[in-house]
Amino acid sequence: MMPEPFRIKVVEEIKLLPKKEREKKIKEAGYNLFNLKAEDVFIDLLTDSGTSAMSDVQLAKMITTRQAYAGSESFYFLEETIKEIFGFKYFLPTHQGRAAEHLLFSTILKKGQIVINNSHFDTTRANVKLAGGIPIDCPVKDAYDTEKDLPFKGNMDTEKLESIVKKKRKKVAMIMMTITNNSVGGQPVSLENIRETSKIARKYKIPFFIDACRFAENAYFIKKREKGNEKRSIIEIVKEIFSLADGCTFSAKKDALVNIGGFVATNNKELFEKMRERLVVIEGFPTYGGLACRELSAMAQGLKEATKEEYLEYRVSQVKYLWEKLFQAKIPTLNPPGGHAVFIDGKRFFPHIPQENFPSQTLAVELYIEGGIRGVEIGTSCFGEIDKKTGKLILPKLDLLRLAIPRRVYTNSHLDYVAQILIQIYQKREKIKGLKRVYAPGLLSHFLAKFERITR
Ligand code: P70
Repeated sequence: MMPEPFRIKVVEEIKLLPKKEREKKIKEAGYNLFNLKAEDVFIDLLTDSGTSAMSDVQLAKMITTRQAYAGSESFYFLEETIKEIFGFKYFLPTHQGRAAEHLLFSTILKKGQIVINNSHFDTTRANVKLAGGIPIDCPVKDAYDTEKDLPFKGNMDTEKLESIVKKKRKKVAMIMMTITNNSVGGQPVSLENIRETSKIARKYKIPFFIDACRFAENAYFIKKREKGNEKRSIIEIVKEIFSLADGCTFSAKKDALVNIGGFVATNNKELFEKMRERLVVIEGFPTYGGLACRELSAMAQGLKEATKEEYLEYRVSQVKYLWEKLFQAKIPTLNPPGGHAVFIDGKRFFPHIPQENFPSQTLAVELYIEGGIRGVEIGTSCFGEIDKKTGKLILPKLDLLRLAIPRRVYTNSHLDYVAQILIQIYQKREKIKGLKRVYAPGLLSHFLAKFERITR
């Protein structure tokens, strides 16, 4: 296995509260792990977003760049890096990914228009809706089979895509591809599938955008798993991916190794100018977007580091390391491991807990009580929508617990501990009961939801 291609220069203390305390804290949090104080968490696998450890070079560049309202060199450094890596002509920095999504959808979408995505992630879906659009997911069928081990389970079902486009041609405003596909387990999309999707978009003259959050991890999987790409460099693969699209939205909090930031990029000048007008109103002047200039420098440098093959090899193999331990212990993992996280199938972990009682959220709660570990539910709480007519919860196909691994933050012995705690819970799984949701707001309800434990 690839050892970490870095040494540790600064450390942060973490503490494990006594179990009694943890039980109290999670109850006070309404059994929603978003409501916990970070200091009360021992190992935080809530997200890989904005939680990366930055390098000495990133920090140095943050200090040396000029802080200016207009024209700081950090902007030009980022502009050059985006051209070098993604190849887009125009870009606008934003404070994070969802602001880029908001700019794009609120500019392009008209009420009642459709966006088709291999799978919208939570904020993307919410932003399509906020702009009056209708999000449609179009993943391959195998994506819903958590046991099947296939190389590109993140793919778009291109046959289905084309049939929707044919039927609803006038209503489809955009085709999008999320790489890697977070909603179905951080699974990669093949280059062939991106080419095919782009071909359909071009044939029907529909704008094609990429949700690029984890583009570098996706490119690494293409290099390793897709024939004909073994000898290509990561940058070469990345360049080809984005040459197939009209633009992208990006949360730099993932594959740019920074704590905040994002951008929207495109080759379409007219669209760029319209979005720029909005940017000035909602985020800030175009040479800083919603960020301090130092964040732009860190982002540019982070993009360079995250596209290095040695880094990606370490990154992907660390995720696999945790997955393997769980898989060997017969814990029902989603297979194969994704690029940024290990996912556990809550429905198979707790077959006795009905999906209405949130099996993966239950596991998230147990994991905190048992080991001070914080994961996140990507399932019924995150994606289950309320039927407007019946008021009933519509159950999504997948109910997963995600253990997202922050980049360059934890060592493998932290992950050994996580595996050990999960195995302990698995051994007593039959005794564990589910949860009842007692509060859920409309959009993005999982962030604010509250639950109670079922005791009988
Ligand atoms: C995550 C976070 C963010 C995200 C994404 C994709 C494919 C856009 C965005 C928005 C969100 C999250 C989920 C659970 C717990 C904490 C945070 N994903 N597209 O961890 O980007 O956050 O910068 O606005 O995954 O997956 P941004």
